[in-house]
Amino acid sequence: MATGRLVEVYLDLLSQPCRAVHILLNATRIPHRVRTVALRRGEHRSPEFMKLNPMMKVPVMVDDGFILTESDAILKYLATKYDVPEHWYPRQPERRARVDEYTAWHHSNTRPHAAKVFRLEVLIPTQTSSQVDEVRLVRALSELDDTLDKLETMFLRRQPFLCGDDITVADLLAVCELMQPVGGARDVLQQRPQLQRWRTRVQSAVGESFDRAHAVLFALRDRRHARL
Ligand SMILES: N[C@@H](CCC(=O)N[C@@H](CS)C(=O)NCC(=O)O)C(=O)O
Repeated sequence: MATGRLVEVYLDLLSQPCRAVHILLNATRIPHRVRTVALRRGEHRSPEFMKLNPMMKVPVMVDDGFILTESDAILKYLATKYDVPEHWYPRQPERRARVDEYTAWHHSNTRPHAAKVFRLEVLIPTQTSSQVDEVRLVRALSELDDTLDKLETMFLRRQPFLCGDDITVADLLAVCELMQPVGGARDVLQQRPQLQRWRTRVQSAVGESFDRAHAVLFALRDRRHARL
């Protein structure tokens, strides 16, 4: 167990990778302090934040002076450094490699495809006061569908979690990404019972930290429901 100062994390909970980090910290009770960086107010472009991450992205972690960016690296660092149950990021080489296999794939599949749906349905119309581009949205949903197929047939084939019998950091990255379109009142798993069961297993495994991380997104969804 590490000693010294609390782990500090710079997060905006509307950001999918930030929520994954937030859930891991809370579900495993790693002592930490959250520093909110409001993206909508451009706080990630402030000179102070740019000293931590010149790439101007959240999440960022600072652990006793050690600054780390990239959710994937942060999750694995926390699970390795702190005394958390081993299943989060297994030490056994083959099991660990399964987690690394998913997380490598995630950043060019689940993440861009789910994020694009949210961008087209929520971010762009809000920022530009324009209508949703339906043609692009249909295309984005179809790309996401291919990714959902692969999650079901490759990663969840005959196992309850993406990388085996227990939850890992890979499940956190994936579930937070697939929840993002909920902010636009769209559940992309609605027609996907296998993935819905997986999401329920993830929620049960992390307990109330799931809803805590998603409270801001749920509030956004509720505001949209009220307008529809
Ligand atoms: N690969 C990075 C992605 C981080 C990222 O894209 N963060 C977004 C929020 S989801 C951000 O900070 N965007 C601010 C911007 O690009 O201006 C990770 O997984 O940590």
